Amino acid sequence: MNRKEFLASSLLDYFGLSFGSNKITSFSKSQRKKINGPFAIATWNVPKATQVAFDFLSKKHTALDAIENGCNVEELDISNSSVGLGGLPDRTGSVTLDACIMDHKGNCGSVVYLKDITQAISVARKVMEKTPHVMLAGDGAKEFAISEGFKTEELLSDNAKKKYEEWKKTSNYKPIINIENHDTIGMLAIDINGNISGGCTTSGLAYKMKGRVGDSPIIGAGLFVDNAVGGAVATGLGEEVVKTVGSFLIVELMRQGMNPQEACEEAISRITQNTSKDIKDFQVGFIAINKKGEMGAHAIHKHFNFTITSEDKTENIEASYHLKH
Ligand code: SD4
Repeated sequence: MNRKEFLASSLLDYFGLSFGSNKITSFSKSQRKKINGPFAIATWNVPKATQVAFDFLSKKHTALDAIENGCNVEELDISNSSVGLGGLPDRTGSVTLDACIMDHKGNCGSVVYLKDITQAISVARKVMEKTPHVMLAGDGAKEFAISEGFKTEELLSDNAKKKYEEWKKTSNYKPIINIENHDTIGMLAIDINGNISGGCTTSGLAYKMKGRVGDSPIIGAGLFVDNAVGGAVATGLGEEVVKTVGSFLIVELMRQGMNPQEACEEAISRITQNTSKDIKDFQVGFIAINKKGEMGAHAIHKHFNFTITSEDKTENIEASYHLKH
C-alpha cells in the first residue's frame, strides 16, 4: 500500500467504509518480531527511508549515520506533507520544522521551530556535535544551520499552499486521525556493532498555532535511546506524548523487564488513562526496539503502520492498537 492508498484507506475507514484488500501485514502480540544483525525501523510507510538507512548499516556505517541519511529521504520528499520540504504550514502559512537525534553514547541534539532549512535532522546532529547545547530554536537554529553551510529554501510547496488556502476557508482546526497531519518520521537503527541510535523529524501538526512545538524534538518524548536497553519513537498528537514523556517511559519499562511490545502497550495505556481528551479524537503510535533486536509497536487507533528494512527484506507492518471500534 503506498502512502496515497494508505491515506485513502484511512479516510474511508474514518467514514466507516471498507477499503478492500490491505497488503499491510498485521502485527499482533503473538508475533513478536526479532531481527539478528543490523536493521532500521521507522514510523509509517517509508520504505525508501529505511532502505537508505539500511544501506548505510550494511556498509558498516554507524547507526547515527543511518538515521540521519534515512530521515533525510523523507525531509527531501516534497510529497510528504508532514516532514521537511513540502510540510503543511502553521495557521499563518509558515512551515516550521522540529527534529532531534540521539546516539548510542546518550549524546543528543535538537532543533525546534526551524524555518527555511529542509534537513532538520542534520541540523540537529550538528547541534549535538558542534555546540555545547542540546536544543536550538527559531532564528538561532536557522543562523547556526547557515553558518554550518546549510542552504535556505522555501519549504512551502505549491501543493501545501493550495491545501492551506483551502483550510483557511473554514479555519477549522480538527486533526483527523492518521490523515493530513501524520507522517512524522521517527526512526531507530541498530548497527553492525549492536549500537542503537534514533531520530525524529517533522513539520508538526498541520495548521498548528504559530510557535507551537510538539513532542518530536523533545528528547524523552518523541525519541529516547539508551544503548544498554533500547530505543523508542513516537508519532501522533505530540501534546499527549509530552505529557507522559512517552519514549523515555518505554525505554524505562524495557529496562525493568518488559519487551518492546509490552512497553509500547503500557505507554499507550498510560496516555489513554491519563488524558482529559476523548481518545476517539486523537492518535498516538509508538515503535520500540531493544538490544536483542526485538521490536514492538502499538497505537491508540488502527492504521498506524511502520517499516523495517533488514538484510532479508523491507516490510510494512500494521501495528496493534488499543481502541477496538
Ligand atoms: C507533533 N508528533 O508535532 C508530531 C506530529 C506527528 O505524524 O507525529 N505526525 O505533534
